[in-house]
Amino acid sequence: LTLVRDLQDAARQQQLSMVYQPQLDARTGRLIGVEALMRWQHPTLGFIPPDEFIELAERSGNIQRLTGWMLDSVCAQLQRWNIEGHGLSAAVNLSARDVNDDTLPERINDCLASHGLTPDRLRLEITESAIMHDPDHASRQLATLRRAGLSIAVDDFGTGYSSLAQLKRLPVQELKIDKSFILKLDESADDEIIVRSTIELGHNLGLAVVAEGVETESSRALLAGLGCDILQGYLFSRPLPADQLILWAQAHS
Ligand code: G
Ligand code: G
Ligand code: G
Ligand code: MN
Ligand code: NA
Repeated sequence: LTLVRDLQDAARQQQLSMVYQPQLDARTGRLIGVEALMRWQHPTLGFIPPDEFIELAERSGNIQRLTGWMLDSVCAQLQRWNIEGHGLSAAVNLSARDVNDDTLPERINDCLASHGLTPDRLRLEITESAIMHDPDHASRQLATLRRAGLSIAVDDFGTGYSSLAQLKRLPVQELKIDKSFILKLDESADDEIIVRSTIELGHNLGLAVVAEGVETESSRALLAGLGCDILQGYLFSRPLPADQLILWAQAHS
């Protein structure tokens, strides 16, 4: 319970921060955007992983505020990068409750507008399980976000239970293959079969396919050969604070 109170104070106490991980064009190796990931440095407990505090925020009714802080923080960063001449786009993660929150599209629009950003600068990552929690509602919500000009990725794809029919109806532009299928791709024939057919599935539905958890050069080469569109992983970079991300981008351009 005190952890819930700590979380409520975390933003004000400046214990929250965002880190950014490069996403690269698989064909050219060029930086095409970043994924924004939240971090919480607790004053006595140290680093608390986002899986844990996001779930805590969802259960304790604090996710709307936390997501609001995250959106504002990422949009402020994109605006600063704009001013410095870096026209980057960022993927942000939304939780199941965010997806069910009917005020979300308006809050995202307001946040973009107040930072002078066009909607194509934000990409939304929503897990397969968050969508499948209430597929009909999620589908309407995603359609609203799509009409507002935001692009949407199905995150952790392959770990949930979406049917082909459900997937086909969703207004999404990207499939993001879960890292559990990518981490040992260069050793596992089973994973290679799964990844190969997921890339085919995505392309047959007109979607770009992203692989996260790319840690080795052999996995990178395999994914590029399979036609995967976008790559993300420790092979290229860990998630970095904003200033380091720019240094990384300058060293790799
Ligand atoms: O960053 P890793 O860096 O440990 O992230 C672990 C998990 O936490 C990922 O599944 C990621 O989607 C989730 N996560 C990270 N940042 C955020 C965030 O800002 N909002 C939500 N909802 N989830 C996040
Ligand atoms: O053409 P359209 O806007 O529907 O494509 C959406 C996204 O899906 C684009 O980013 C495009 O790169 C990707 N895409 C669709 N089909 C394919 C395909 O067959 N191969 C590759 N590499 N990308 C595809
Ligand atoms: O939202 P999502 O689950 O997609 O968040 C991405 C997660 O994957 C974050 O926790 C991020 O730190 C992690 N990640 C990114 N690249 C790699 C990688 O190459 N290997 C591993 N093990 N984790 C990664
Ligand atoms: Mn993600
Ligand atoms: Na993921």
